[in-house]
Amino acid sequence: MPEVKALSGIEILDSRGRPTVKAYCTLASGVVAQASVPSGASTGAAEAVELRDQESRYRGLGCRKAVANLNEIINDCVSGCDFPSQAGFDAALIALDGTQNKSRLGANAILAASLAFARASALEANEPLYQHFSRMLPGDMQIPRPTINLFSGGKHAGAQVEIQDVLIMPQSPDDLDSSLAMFAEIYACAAELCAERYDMRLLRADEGGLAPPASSAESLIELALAAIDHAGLRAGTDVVLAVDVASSHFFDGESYHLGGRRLSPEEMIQRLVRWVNSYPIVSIEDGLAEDDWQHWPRLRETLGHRALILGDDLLCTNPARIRKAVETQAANALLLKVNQIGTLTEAAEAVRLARVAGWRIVASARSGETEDDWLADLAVGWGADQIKIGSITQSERLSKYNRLLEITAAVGWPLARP
Ligand code: 2PG
Ligand code: MG
Repeated sequence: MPEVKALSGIEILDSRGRPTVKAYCTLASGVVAQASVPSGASTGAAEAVELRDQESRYRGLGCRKAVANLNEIINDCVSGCDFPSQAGFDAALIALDGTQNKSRLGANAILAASLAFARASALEANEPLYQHFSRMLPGDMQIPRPTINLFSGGKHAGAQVEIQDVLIMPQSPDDLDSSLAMFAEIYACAAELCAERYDMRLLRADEGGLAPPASSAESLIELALAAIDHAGLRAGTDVVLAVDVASSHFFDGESYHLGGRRLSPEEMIQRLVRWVNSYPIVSIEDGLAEDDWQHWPRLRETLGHRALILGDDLLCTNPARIRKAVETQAANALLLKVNQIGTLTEAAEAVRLARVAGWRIVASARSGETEDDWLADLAVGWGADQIKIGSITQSERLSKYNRLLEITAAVGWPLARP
């Protein structure tokens, strides 16, 4: 039964050079664990609130107030207390904050504490973190299949193309190692094509993907298919595509502004149908905007039998929004980002609801990441079907891929089914 001796925090920088929060949890047994939290750029409006200092330092993005909350208010509340479970620890933080969206203490402070406590508890129980996570949400564990960022647009790449990600999901391999090697070849071919066609130097977007100045979403997708072909692979068989349309960011409340045209929601759905008909796309994330609840059920009805209708901004890993989406049949897959909701316990409830509805689960990193690798353990422990980490470049992404390789080496499991 872990007794917390102290919780503390410091401000560190994420992969975009912006402040974020790192927490340390010391247990009475002497065990010390740490955890860092990520941060998004294309955030959903319903996400829990990251507390930022709003001062001139770091253009307002400083996290000193969140860190002070960890060192003072949160530490005062939890130190000296026994917490038999993660649920009890998280409930104490939620009550202490007292707001719907964690705006008093900050979801960044609260999640850092939640994660550091989980890691300390796993260490104390002398078990791997993925196993500890699995105890929190019992079910089959698995190594998630990676969907790997090849091209970026939208808010991750200066909006040179409206859609945010074109991702590759290796389909024929049944192990992680072959999947990564397959992707590495496609990435190298894509970089060569970018140099040839756009005279582009090897510059990378937030998540390590390439960001060619393609003239449209379609030409970006077609460039991905060309790279697959140049790598000697078959699109649709060896690898398939996923897209994060992130359409909340080009929706004005009435129309979707895509490729120089204004599309009604119905036309937007027809555009997505055309993509699925023309390209081997098996997953569409945020194909419609976060508050376009009215049209999501139509999207799922139209394409849900052929592709994942994956909710990111729509759901914000928020159990209440997931319940609504299940009831209205708005989606068939959950993008899991624990910092959208702010505690492990609430995120576990989000996954439980999605699973009961028969949805697929895609664990996801954020565009602003740290070198912390807990996401890999979380995805395995909670049995995620897929994981979206970014490209296989940059240490904040590779720490998670490398942790997945390490877990795979320890357990010897194949990848989750495509
Ligand atoms: C997304 C994520 C990760 P961000 O939209 O799915 O790619 O981006 O962290 O900026 O919200
Ligand atoms: Mg998204």
